[in-house]
Amino acid sequence: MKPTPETVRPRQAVKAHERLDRMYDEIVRLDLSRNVLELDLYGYTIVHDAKPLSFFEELRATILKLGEEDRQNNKTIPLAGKDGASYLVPWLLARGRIFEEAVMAEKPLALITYLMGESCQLSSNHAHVRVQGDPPQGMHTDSPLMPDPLPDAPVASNAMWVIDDFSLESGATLVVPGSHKKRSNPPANAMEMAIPIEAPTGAVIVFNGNLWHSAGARKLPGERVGMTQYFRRMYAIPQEDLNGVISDEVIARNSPRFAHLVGRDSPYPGQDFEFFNLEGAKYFGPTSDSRG
Ligand SMILES: O=C(O)CCC(=O)C(=O)O
Ligand SMILES: [Fe+2]
Repeated sequence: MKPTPETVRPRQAVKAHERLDRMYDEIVRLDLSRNVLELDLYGYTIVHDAKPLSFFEELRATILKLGEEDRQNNKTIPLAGKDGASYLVPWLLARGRIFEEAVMAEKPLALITYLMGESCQLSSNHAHVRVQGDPPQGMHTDSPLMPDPLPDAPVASNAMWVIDDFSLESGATLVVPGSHKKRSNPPANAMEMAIPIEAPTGAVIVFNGNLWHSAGARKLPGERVGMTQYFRRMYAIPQEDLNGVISDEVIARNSPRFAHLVGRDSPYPGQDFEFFNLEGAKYFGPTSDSRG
């Protein structure tokens, strides 16, 4: 509605409206309206052209090299207990330029922004390498430490990069479609309701953090490499202090959105006995707006 001379819209309302317009323009520009519908109905969607296949091949080689480096340093993080051979490769955003490029990939980031707002930040960037013989992960949401009912506006959401084909046999992520609307942690029998997300190498799955999901058991030789970019609201503490380890040089070679994603301009925690970082005050309005 066009404001009349008598009505002056409050600044916060105008800003919120502008955020919606920016989100809308990005979704339309990137041809993602179908993905948005899938996110609303099913709680997840698959993007097939976020980056060329060669980019995924380079991601795979880099991740496996870093995993090997962790092994040499006795720092491997097992994903299935001490007897399992599946493992996590953590802190990726701080371990190679390719991960910086991946996190800024336009299509997944626009969909995450749709779910989480422009103010969202990264919690962690992990590779999940799963091998034959390990049990599936337990069903969960990605809203850690949250009791029911989960908030309608998700606390966290994920972009899962499909670096090796995802199928039931290969150990795809398992999901219960539509479960994001339950706004609860999964019941004990959630696994019985789950289906694998079938997706070829080169896909990126974006999913609402309230969706019930888990990593499936791999039944084939070789590895299943998947990479999560795990996003959080500004009020949730990150899994990795990426801001603490990412250098100013890395910040300088990326866009302002990157700096925000890693938490460079967060209002809290206050530093050096200051109340809070004033730079981050611009996010107080956006973070309280469930529309993003
Ligand atoms: O590896 C997967 O397929 C899913 C991993 C996951 O959901 C998690 O670690 O929170
Ligand atoms: Fe998860």
